[in-house]
Amino acid sequence: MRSLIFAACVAVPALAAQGRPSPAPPPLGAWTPVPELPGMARPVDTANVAARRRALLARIGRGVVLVPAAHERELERDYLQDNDFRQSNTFFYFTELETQDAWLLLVAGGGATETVLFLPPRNPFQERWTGLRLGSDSTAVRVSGIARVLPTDSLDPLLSAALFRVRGPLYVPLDQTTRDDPRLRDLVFAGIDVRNLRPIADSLRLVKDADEVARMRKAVDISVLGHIAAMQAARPGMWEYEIEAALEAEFRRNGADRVGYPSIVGSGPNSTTLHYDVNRRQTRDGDLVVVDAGAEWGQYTADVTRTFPVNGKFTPRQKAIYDLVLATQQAAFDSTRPGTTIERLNRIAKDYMRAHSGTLCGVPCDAYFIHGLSHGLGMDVHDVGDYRTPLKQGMVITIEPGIYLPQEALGVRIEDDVLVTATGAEWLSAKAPKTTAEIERLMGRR
Ligand SMILES: [Mn+2]
Repeated sequence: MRSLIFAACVAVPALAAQGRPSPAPPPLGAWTPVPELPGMARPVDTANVAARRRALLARIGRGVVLVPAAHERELERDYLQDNDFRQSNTFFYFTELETQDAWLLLVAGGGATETVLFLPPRNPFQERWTGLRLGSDSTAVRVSGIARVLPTDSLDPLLSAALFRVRGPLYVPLDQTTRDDPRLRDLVFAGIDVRNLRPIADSLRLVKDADEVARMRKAVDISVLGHIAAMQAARPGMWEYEIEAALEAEFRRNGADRVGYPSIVGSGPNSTTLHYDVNRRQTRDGDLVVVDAGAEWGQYTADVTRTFPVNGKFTPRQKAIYDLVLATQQAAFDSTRPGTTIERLNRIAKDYMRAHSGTLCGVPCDAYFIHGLSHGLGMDVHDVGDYRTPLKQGMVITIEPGIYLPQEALGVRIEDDVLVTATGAEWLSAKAPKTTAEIERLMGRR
């Protein structure tokens, strides 16, 4: 009975999140590796992933869900410089397992709900190369919190039986990461009523639960340390990649799994190129440097941008532009609350900048604010959701106004990650120095 009530509560995560204070996030470093998991992965928050699966089944009502884990990338065949395994986000969301080539089967309707995890057989010879893998045994049951774990070769008969019993559609994630999967392709062409799981799974991902918020706080905290390290390292004459190295060394030193996206370190003219990530220019005295970089931790990424003078001191002109961008960001933040949309915040920011431009840019400065203000953040740096989705408590978005003046080789972007709260929003990345005074103070101490 208790579990029935719980399932009903989590069916609408947004409702469940309302009015209930989320538990305090675990302190930094509270996650310890699980030796039995491949890659010495971190423990699964079994209660939260089970709640996510129940929410999914409640949404589907009747049907079968099949979610594949990511494949191992092949160094020999794929010619990738970075051969790091990264789990598929959909599979991770419902399991938090960083294990290769697994499948998750969920069955709703036709009697009881069912959850089965399928794992490839272990191969001791291969494990000499890959390290330990999770196999279909009691270890997998314990770390996953899923009571039924079977080898992958029993997937086909169980899937057929489930489809026959439930007489509902089959939901699989259909996207670029799965479209070449032969097993999914066969299902699509087998005459089964196959539907895309992604829209439903993505809508569940919009509102972050306590475990997700804790992961994001950790990714953001690490990113803040990286940005501080970049400011401390910067000197005129330094190459952009040297600043990048200081930044990413600090990410890794603090346990980041990888970067959430290629780090942008754009100095002088490159500060006006939005997604410049070549990072090969030598900085010059008087340059501004735009650093847009986020660490990924536990599958979740931050997305933080700071702009600073490479010599540690803003010119009056740089400061004037900077302060307008900063005030614009604050205006957007002040309007961030449940019920509004990113589209509306974007309008508020651009109107604010236009109204406060004076003669700073010749024409109103919003003409040089050439990108959107905000996007969702989570496992993807541009996470699920669109600009018209009403914000809800528990969503995490960026707020990132900018002004880019190529004719002056002067670009400024300030980007922070914010958590939507019951009544407004909370800055997550506030610990990275942001006012010109804070930045000059930090850089003056070098
Ligand atoms: Mn961003």
